Amino acid sequence: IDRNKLIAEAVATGTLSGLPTQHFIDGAFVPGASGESFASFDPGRAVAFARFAAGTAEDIDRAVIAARKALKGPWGSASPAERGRILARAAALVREEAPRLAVAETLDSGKRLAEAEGDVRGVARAFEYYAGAADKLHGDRFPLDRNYIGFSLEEPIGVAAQIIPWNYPISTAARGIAPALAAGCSVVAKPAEQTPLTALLLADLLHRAGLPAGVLNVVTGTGADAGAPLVAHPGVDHITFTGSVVTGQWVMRSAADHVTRLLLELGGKSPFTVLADADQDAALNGLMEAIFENAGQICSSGSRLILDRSIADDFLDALRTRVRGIRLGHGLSDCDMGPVNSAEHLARINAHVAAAKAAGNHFLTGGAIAQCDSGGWFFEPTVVMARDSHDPLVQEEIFGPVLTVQIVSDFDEAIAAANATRYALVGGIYTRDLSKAYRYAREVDAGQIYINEYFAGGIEVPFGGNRQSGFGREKGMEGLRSYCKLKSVVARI
Ligand code: TXE
Repeated sequence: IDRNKLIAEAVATGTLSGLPTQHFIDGAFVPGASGESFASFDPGRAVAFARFAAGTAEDIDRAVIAARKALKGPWGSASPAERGRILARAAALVREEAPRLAVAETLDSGKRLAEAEGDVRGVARAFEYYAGAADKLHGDRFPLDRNYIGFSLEEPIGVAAQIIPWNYPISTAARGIAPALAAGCSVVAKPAEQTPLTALLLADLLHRAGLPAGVLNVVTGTGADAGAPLVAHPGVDHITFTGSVVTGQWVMRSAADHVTRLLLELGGKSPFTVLADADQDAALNGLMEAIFENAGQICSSGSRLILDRSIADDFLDALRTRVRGIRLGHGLSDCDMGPVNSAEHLARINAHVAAAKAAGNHFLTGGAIAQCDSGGWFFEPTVVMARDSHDPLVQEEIFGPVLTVQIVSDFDEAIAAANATRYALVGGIYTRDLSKAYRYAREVDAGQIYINEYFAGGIEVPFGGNRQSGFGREKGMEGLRSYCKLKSVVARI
């Protein structure tokens, strides 16, 4: 696949040829029951590039029935090793088709092509990792007295629903789909209405890798029309939801009706702590990525800089210079930061920032909607001082390129500041003092701690949140167990 040709096509025509636009149900692309469709936009140009089937409860029902049926077919009797082989073939196909997947992801989500290419490499890694893990869930043996033998069976949960957000469409899809399939589940995925494309491409690819019909189904559409009937469906055994706290709470209430198992990946307001003894260049490089990658639309972004007072002036000067150098542009152009995903989201970010301006926060740089030659939905990379720990800029997720700065006088104050929100997703720290780094790891409430490199780790490392950032873990072997139900077997001899 010729990467440059694809980029040229997307730039010249504003789209790609041969894109899927229908639901993927029971092994084939099929039209939606309603016949309605919705547009997906290229955020870099604010222009619609394709239309997709608008899913309804009827489509969801069809997909769940196909997924239930698939559990009884060849998929139900496939050995773990066979499931692994299919995932390994999928990984190889993802690598072969990476340029097309990445250009499609950039068109749909707006993110820079280099980032989309990184995401697609991550997708291949997810399939490789779970391909190898599929036949390595051993379960346990229980140490009972001599008259008994007891052991556990790790069985697939059944039909796993995946509600996927728009910020990492293909990565989030893969990190849910790969372990679910490795565990022997079948899947119904509902991508975000802003970014339906790459989940469809992934379904087609898995089918070509040998996945039997019905094992993976994708229904496109809105949260209200397709997402809600999916999470409320009695034929669904497990829900993985990644999105906002408010929608997550709604999904949790709906899941209660059928006592459906649930994994929630919600928001964050994660601290990026820099102590006085840190390698400041490394911290600055890490911070630029932590808050401006994907234009800040990352649940785990380092959106609060907690900075030691003794180095604050120099560090903030250097930060301001770097941030002012960021070149905005269409994701397919040579740029440092792309657009945000939608007009609606741009307005949301702007409302947070406007409120801070009205409240008198001091802005070091940025703070407004930006204009860019390509058109599209851009926001200036922004650095703003917090007023105090109750400041909405400290407490509320903005999900955009907006960094809040909190100055602290000592390490205890840094830990207290890190813990002082309702979220608990990530804690990042830069320091040369190992004791302090480990104390931070112990005392900061978070699903993951990054020491001296924000976003360190990969598919091998479990990921998830505490408190209002959600519960349950994806990635790693923990992610595989999320799709298993444990059965204890005890025999009297
Ligand atoms: O999220 P929603 P939105 C945060 C971020 C952002 C805010 C709003 O702060 O500004 O959420 O984004 C589906 N039943 N994150 O409104 O509504 C929806 O179709 C079932 C954090 O886009 O949570 C989409 O597929 N599903 C985040 C998915 O839920 C429903 C990623 C997410 O949409 C539904 C995205 C319903 N009733 C936003 N309503 C993260 N944790 O990474 C909506 N959906």
